[in-house]
Amino acid sequence: MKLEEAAKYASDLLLSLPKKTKVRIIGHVDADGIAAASIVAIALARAGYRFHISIKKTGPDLINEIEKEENELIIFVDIGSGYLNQMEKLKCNVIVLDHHIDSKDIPSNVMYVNARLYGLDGSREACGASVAYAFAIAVDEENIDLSQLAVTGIIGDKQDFAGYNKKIVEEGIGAGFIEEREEYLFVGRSLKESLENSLEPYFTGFHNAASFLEEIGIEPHIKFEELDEKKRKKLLSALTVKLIEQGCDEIEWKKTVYYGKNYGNLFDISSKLNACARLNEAGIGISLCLMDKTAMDKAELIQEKYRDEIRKEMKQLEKKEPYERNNFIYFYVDKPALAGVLAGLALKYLPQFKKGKPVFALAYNELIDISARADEKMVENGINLGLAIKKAAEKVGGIGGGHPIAAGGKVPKEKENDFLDALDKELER
Ligand SMILES: [Mn+2]
Repeated sequence: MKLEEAAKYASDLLLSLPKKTKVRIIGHVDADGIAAASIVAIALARAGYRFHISIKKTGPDLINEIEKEENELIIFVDIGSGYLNQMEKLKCNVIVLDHHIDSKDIPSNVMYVNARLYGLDGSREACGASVAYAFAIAVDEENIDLSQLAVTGIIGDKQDFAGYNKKIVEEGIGAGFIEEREEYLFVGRSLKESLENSLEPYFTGFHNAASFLEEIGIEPHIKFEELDEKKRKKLLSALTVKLIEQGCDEIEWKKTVYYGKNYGNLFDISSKLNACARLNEAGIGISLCLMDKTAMDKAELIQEKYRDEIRKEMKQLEKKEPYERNNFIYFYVDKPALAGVLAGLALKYLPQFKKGKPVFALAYNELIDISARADEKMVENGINLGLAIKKAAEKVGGIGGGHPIAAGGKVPKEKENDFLDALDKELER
């Protein structure tokens, strides 16, 4: 069976309910989860149903919290695969639209639609929003405009435009809802500002980028677009040298950007949803997807706050030497919500983290929160962070999992050293 067919069964289940039925939607707290939940909500509303969305973290009490409610249909989206065996308790029909590692035992009240069951790579070719989009199209094929939100989710989960994802973006472009443009990375009111604020790429030592620009004869307060060809080349080659010195070998100054007819730059929307998710403002992210007029400004402020926090932490991290084991590098962060992004940026842009080993960020919460990032080369060489964290964490009474390239977990504080030892063994090849 193909994903689209499975989605059709799920939509048949929905459409068998009388109109105005209130459907419970549970989404995962990240950009993909917010986009995915919004896609489902919009499709429902258009088909005449009411909905109630909650965006949730994965945690041991997820099902217990929902169990207390009275629902006729619950749709889990971008979340749920880890809870299938508990869903019998929910005493109503359940649809799970997901792309995370699937489980085999599916209770009879659950219709389980996971991209991985239909020949798709759930880390690259279909995310939560992609599966939600398949569902929305099954409900009504006019829902192609929701490809904009699906692409936002695909970007959020850092997936490729391959497999089903490719189909979505092509459909969106074909129907005139999405436009593809090649753009330079430099955004902002001035070059100085865009270099100082940039996170991808992140430039070390650019607390004040003015002197760097002046040294190469470029006026710091003009915009990138205002540079003539010669100065543009000069700037790009100076920045390339700078990034090479930082140990970064993948340098691209232009990228393919997708624009949505209703949403604008979808990379930017994805970054806003991500910031909303990280700063506990998922509701604003949902409002943004539902095109509430005030949500864009609110999301912009949240995005700025989030990016400021990351920059502040990166400035600190620039000055630190990480801890090193045989098979990985690690460091400590104060803010658990930033652990993943900081691990990723450190791995890519900070010279002292470039040792060809995956990077782990540890944050003390009630437990120790762990986030890890690898690069594609490491994954090609056989590193699987999701598996390594899962095994090492379970050995010390914690939990963990995720993708080969990005993963996370939680372990008891008193087991920190045992966990690090176990992890070192798991990553041994
Ligand atoms: Mn996802």
